[in-house]
Amino acid sequence: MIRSNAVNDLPALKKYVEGVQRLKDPAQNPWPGQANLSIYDSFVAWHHRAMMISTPAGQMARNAAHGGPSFLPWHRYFLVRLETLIRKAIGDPNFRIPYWDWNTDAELQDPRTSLIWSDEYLGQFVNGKWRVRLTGNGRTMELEGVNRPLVRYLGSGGALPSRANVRKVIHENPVYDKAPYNAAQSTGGARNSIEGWAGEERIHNNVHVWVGGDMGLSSSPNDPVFFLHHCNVDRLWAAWQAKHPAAAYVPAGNAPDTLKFHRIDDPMYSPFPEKVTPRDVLNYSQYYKYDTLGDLL
Ligand SMILES: [Cu+2]
Repeated sequence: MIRSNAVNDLPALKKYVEGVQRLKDPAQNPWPGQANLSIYDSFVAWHHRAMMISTPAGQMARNAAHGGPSFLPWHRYFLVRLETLIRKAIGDPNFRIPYWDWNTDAELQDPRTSLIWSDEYLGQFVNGKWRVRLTGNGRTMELEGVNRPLVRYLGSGGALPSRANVRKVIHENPVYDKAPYNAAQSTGGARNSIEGWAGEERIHNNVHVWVGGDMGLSSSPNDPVFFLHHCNVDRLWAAWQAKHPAAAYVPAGNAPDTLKFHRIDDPMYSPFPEKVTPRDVLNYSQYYKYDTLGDLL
């Protein structure tokens, strides 16, 4: 089943919008044991909590899902879980999350005019009907209960990465990640460059900044564009895997404990009893394929 470019597959984008709205409704899809919260809200909490687990403790540069090697596999797993729930919610076993190709929007004179932001699609989420119920607070590391509209400041900071730069990052990084496996600018490696700590265009991070508002918080999955953005980030990883088929995921299982949650056979941080490791998701074609990787190779 195919993950397609959202603006070239508007029926898939419409299904995505319908799916997240259903998952967000506590009456249709309650978060068990959490009054007035929904399954969708549980993804916000999952992401926030992952960000608050420093690995190792006592520093902020690497957490259970960011600033380290499992950034890509953790978000791959996160999307697959949501995708599975959307399929059930809308009764379509073939549904796959579409991706937001921000490389194409970067070429528009004003990327805010992209169809993706029209009221029919992602624009509608800032009209006030979609309520933000949990937000991350970086200072207290706690989730805060709130009840407010979603906030975006499209284009007021950051920039959408160019396709030329993304291709360069994919071509010029034959190694998945490099010691000390963190968010240092000087280290490089494919994961660090795609995540956006190294390199000139700060790829993934810069898109969060460009959207702004809720996308800038540890509770960033509150904005449904989070999943479309991360679908494209995952597509970049898929393109990198296609370009460097012999390159291994690192670090290996015998790396030190300070790399917990990031070694190839470590269960990734999740609220579920099932144990899913980076190794388990390297072969993504068990879940989906992309309509194309050709623009990135
Ligand atoms: Cu994240």
